[in-house]
Order: sequence, then structure tokens, then C-alpha cells
Amino acid sequence: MASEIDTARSGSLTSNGSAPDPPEHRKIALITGITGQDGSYLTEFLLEKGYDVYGLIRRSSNFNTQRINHIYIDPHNAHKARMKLHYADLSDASSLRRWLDTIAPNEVYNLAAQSHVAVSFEIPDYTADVVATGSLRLLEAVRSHIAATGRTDIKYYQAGSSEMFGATPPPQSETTPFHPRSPYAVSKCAAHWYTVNYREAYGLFACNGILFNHESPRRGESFVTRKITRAVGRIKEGLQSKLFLGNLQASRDWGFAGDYVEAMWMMLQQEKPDDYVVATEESHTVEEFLEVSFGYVGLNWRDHVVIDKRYLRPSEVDNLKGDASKAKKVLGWKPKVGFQQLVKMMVDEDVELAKREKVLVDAGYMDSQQQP
Ligand code: NDP
Ligand code: GDR
Repeated sequence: MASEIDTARSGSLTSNGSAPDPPEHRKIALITGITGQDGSYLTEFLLEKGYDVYGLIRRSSNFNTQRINHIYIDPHNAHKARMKLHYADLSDASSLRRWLDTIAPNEVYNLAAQSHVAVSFEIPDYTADVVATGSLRLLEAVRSHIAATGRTDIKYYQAGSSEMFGATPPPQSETTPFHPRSPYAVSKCAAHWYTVNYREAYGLFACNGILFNHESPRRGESFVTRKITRAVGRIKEGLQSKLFLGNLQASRDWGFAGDYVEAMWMMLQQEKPDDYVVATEESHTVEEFLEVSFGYVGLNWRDHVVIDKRYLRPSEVDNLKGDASKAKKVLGWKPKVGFQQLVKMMVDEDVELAKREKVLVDAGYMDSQQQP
């Protein structure tokens, strides 16, 4: 079994009190991007299902494990741990192959990415290296691990995106042509086709989940939904007054991340590998998100939002609305959290966060401009 490196962490979900299966009966999942929004929800989901979960994390000068710290247990109790973390990077093929050989997972979830569309225009080369070539590196590591071991029980999930549809009008389904509008989206198209190619060329059990936008209180703070709900909380608590945004007319099919990770897992439980759109089939503009989120706490967004051109993109994706009928029919998946509920969940959490920030600001431990 894998040896832990010095700062790698291990953890176990013990909240429901149920004893896990004996180690020899437990399935093993390997997750790249475990420290991200989806990685954290997927880890919770798989631990509840009785998996051992191995996460690959990248080196950062600060700890980047905030979203999974609640699952962490002291490494000195590592024999109890069912989540283990190791350093690797999608730009480092040797680390991917080494951990595949060591961990020998049953399921590989490739969630790691430079996932910010606007940032991909600033760092296109890096985005392509991690999102496109990084996925190829991982697929190749899986293929060569299978070739070396003769194993036939490995399944691969690729985190595809509705951004691949880009300029193609809605509703978008598995048969809708891709027309990507950013270096990120072009790179995700490459990763999609690498995955299809490894399925066709080598018979790999590999699935593309084409997921539409999904959000949560754990969403990165520079994505528009979380940027808005953070601002709502902080404005409500008197910590800021203005919110600078770009295009308010863009329309997105926003679901809840906790619902979407279940669809990832469902894809890998099918008899045959395939590609699936995962979406709520409802679309709302950024302006509608503002109406609901500010309105929920009795504020008028027009009093606070300022348009700042720096948040406009060189080429925009105007309208995304998924057709998830295949996922509903074949996987039996459907979203549980609707738009209004999602917005309220995020605002509720961010109002609480802002209240905690306010205590620190009032006590002089923090400047109101500072993020916690
Ligand atoms: P996040 O941005 O929250 O998480 C991305 C993860 O990738 C983080 O764990 C990050 O590590 C890691 N990562 C980034 N670069 C590298 C690298 N070079 N090597 C290894 N790991 C790296 O994304 P989400 O959780 O929201 O999304 C998960 C996946 O799904 C991504 O691939 C995204 O593109 C895709 N997707 C997301 C959708 C959404 O609406 N959320 C919709 C469709 C697709 P660190 O924590 O250190 O930054
Ligand atoms: P997106 O999400 O680009 O759809 O990619 P994001 O929240 O960044 O943008 C959604 C829409 O809001 C508009 N917008 C702003 N966006 C940001 N980030 N900041 C702003 O200030 C702002 N003002 C307006 C954008 O122009 C856009 O139209 C997300 C990511 O999670 C991808 O990784 C994923 O693949 C897709 O969702 C599906």
C-alpha cells in the first residue's frame, strides 16, 4: 500500500458511526482535483458508499485542503483512515503513473483542471497543458498500468464541461456539436476526444460527464455565483458596498454540485462506458441570480452592482441549457436541488461567513477589505 509522504494527510468519515467494510472488500477510488469543489463532495459521497479514497493534490505554498479538512483525521491514526492524499500534478506524467501503480484503483476520477474560463485567456498555454494534455497523461498512465498488470477492472471518469458547446444554441445534448469559445473550453474538447479515443482504441472503460455549471457554498470565490453570494453576505453585514461584475445577460444552467457528483459515480456503475450530459434543464441569467440572491436578504442589487469591463471575456458563451434526458433515462439520475434552493443555500452560508468576518473586523483582527 502507498506510503504517506511527510505532509500528506489521511482521513475517514466516521460521522454516521457505521463500521466500514474490511479493507479487502472495499473499492478504491483515485481522484485528481480532490481539493476542489467537486472533489470534496465526491470524496464524501464515495466514503459513504464504503470506498477507500486516494486523492492527488498539488504542491502549494499554503495548505490547499480547506474543502476536505473536515474529513481529515490525524495521520497517527492512519490505520483507520479511508481518505489518503499524495502529491502529484497533471503536468507530471511520472507522478501519475507511479500513484496508479501503487494505489491500483478500481475507479479513477479526473477532476483536476485550471477550471476558470476567464483565466484561461490569460494563461492559455498552462490551461491546455493541464486540462488537455494532463488528461491525456492520466489516460496514458491508466492504459500503461493496465498493459503492465493485465487488470480489467479499472474505470475512468473525465470531467467534461458544457463550455464545450460554447456558441451552439440550447438545448445542448450529447449529440450537439461542440463550438468552444475559450482556451479552457477548447482544452476540455481535446480531453473529451482523448477519452473517446482511449475507449475506442484500447477498450478502456472511460466516460465523459458533460456537466453544466454546478455550484455550492464550496464554489471558488471568483466564479460568478459565489462572487455574488459572498458579496450579498458582506454587504448585508456592512463589510462592503459595491460588487463589480461583467456580463449580466449570460445565461447558465446552474445545479448543485452535491447532486452532480452522484451522476459521475453512476456513469461508472453502468455495464458499458458512455458519455452523458448532466444538467437541470433550466437556465437563468446572471441578472436573475442577482435578483434572487439580493432579494432573499431584502437588498436591491441595483444599489450595489457596478459593471467593470475587465470581467468581460474576449469571446463569451451566451446561453447554456442542458438536455439531460439520457442521464435521466439510462442512469436514473435527476437533480434534487432547484435554482431558488441553491441560491438560498449559498446566501445562507455566506451570510454566516460574513458574520464571522465581522466579529474579527470589529475586534480589530482583520481589515474589512481583507478576505478571511
Ligand atoms: P475547482 O477549480 O474547484 O477544482 C480544481 C481542482 O484541480 C483543484 O483541486 C485544483 O487544486 C486541481 N488542480 C488544478 N491544477 C492542477 C494540476 N496542475 N495538477 C493537479 N491538480 C490540479 O473545480 P471544480 O471542482 O468546480 O470542477 C471539477 C472539474 O470539473 C474541473 O475539471 C472542471 O473544469 C470541471 N467542470 C466543472 C464544472 C462546474 O460547474 N464546477 C462544470 C463542468 C466541468 P488546488 O485546490 O490546489 O487549486
Ligand atoms: P463559467 O462560470 O465561465 O460558466 O465556467 P463563471 O461563474 O466564471 O461565469 C458564468 C458567467 O458569468 C459571467 N460573469 C462573470 N463571471 C465571473 N467569473 N466573474 C464576474 O465578475 C462575472 N460577471 C459576469 C461570465 O461572463 C459567464 O458568462 C464554469 C467553470 O466552473 C468551468 O470550469 C465549467 O466548465 C463551466 O462553469 C461549466
